[in-house]
Amino acid sequence: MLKQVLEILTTTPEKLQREISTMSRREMQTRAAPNKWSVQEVLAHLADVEELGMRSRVVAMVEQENPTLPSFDQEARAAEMEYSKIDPRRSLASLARQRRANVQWLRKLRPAQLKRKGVHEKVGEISAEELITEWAFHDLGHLKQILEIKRYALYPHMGNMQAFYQLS
Ligand code: NI
Repeated sequence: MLKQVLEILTTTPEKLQREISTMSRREMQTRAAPNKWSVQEVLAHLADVEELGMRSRVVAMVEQENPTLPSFDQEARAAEMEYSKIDPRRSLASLARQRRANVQWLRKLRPAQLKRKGVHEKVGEISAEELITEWAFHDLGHLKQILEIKRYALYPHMGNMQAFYQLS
């Protein structure tokens, strides 16, 4: 496994904690655009997929012979689980707790276990190691999303310097 994968997985909760430490509840509930997630929704998503999208799939590959890994619609899941109503600090605490256990567990997987495979319903064959790598990739994507929300919140206060930037 790439060394940075476990390093990223280990440090994500503390990075998130640092980013939200000075944000008010209201700032965490603000969406940069109607179709984008707020910080609160991102944190609820991370806590929610930790088991459903990540650990349970690695467990299935390690314990079963070439299992099918069901996919899920993350937007439907966000509405169903009411991400927009979950206390973001509880979500982060839940993620941190699950993540500590998951990193300990991942460190114990042997090379032969990392090579085991499954078939993801949408994208086809993947190995345990590839999914674990995506787990870290997914972390950084959502960390970046939170940084983007914080960055966009500064934009209205930049006066004419806004001309240098095009918000997408
Ligand atoms: Ni995601």
